Amino acid sequence: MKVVETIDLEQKFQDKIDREIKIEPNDWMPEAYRKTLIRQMSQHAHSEIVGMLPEANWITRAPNLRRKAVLLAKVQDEAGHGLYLYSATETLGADREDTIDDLHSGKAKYSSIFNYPALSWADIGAIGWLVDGAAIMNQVALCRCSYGPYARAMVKICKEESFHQRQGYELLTTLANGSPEQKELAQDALNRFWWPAIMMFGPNDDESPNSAQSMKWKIKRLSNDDLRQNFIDATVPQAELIGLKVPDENLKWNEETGHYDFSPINWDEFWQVIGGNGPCNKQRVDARRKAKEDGMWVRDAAMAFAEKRMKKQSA
Ligand code: BYC
Repeated sequence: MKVVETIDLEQKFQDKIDREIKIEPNDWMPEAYRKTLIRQMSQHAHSEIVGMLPEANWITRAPNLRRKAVLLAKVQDEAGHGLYLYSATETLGADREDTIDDLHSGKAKYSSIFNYPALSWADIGAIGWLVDGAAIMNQVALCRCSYGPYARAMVKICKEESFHQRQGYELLTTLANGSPEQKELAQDALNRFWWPAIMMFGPNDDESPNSAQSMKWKIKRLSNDDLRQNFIDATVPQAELIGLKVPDENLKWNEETGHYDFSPINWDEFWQVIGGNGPCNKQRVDARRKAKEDGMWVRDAAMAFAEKRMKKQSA
């Protein structure tokens, strides 16, 4: 294609975005826009699927039938979110198997938070309250993403995530109002999950290589730091309400800014975790690889059946 033509197409594309018209799969789009979306959406899908692992580990140990049924439903919802997101990524021409292979080879990332272990039942509450809470804060903004299939997938996902967040908070509220040992479990879960949840929003804006372009394309509507601040402002009062202490000595309401001030984030830990050196990285990727290998016979059988059917139809 001629350079002049491409510039013209790019201008029309940006103009559509500026006028809040959604970009749909068959519309012209710059290659870099397509690549950015494939990167972000496939990583988002991987996060949903890997995110099932720490919670699934507690299904058999849930303390009663109600908690077990709720947790089972939540973990199933996460699988559904992964599937919508893989399908939405395919609308950009990505091959699903390739994106999954990228997860298994370590080429593609998934959310840093899932490289931390769920050590106690209270962690299931902390995951729902903090992890799903942080996820919603980010995903509500993604409902207005410029790419239609991603934005629409987010609407349903956000509805389910909001139920997840509330079940987590309700679980921790019950523990925080229980025996001293139960309250201690709840506080310990908050202590371990607070900072990793804060890191979920990604690096500070001035250290985020993808943000400026993604904001211009309206893939991202709010910056990493703005979303993080909104999350802290919304979550601190929730902790206070149930008598838990956020593990940050410098956390303080600032009358002037109308926001909480908080301690510097340990970015070294964040980069280590997303670089593959978190407490559970190896375990998580191994579990996903094993799931693929163990399920191979089902895929093979489905493919053989489909081929046989096609042959029969064309005969
Ligand atoms: N973890 O330039 P930046 C859930 C990477 S799961 C790992 O700011 P961007 C749930 C980033 O990818 C919710 N990596 O990037 C499921 C980039 O590396 P690459 C998951 C991170 O894309 C089960 C580099 O750091 N949500 O709901 O503009 C149970 C520089 O960052 C992280 C999503 O995936 C991280 N935390 O912004 C419970 C939302 N942060 O790719 C709950 C969709 C940054 O260049 N994703 N990196 O190699 C997004 O909104 C954006 O991709 C991010 C990062 C805000 C995460």
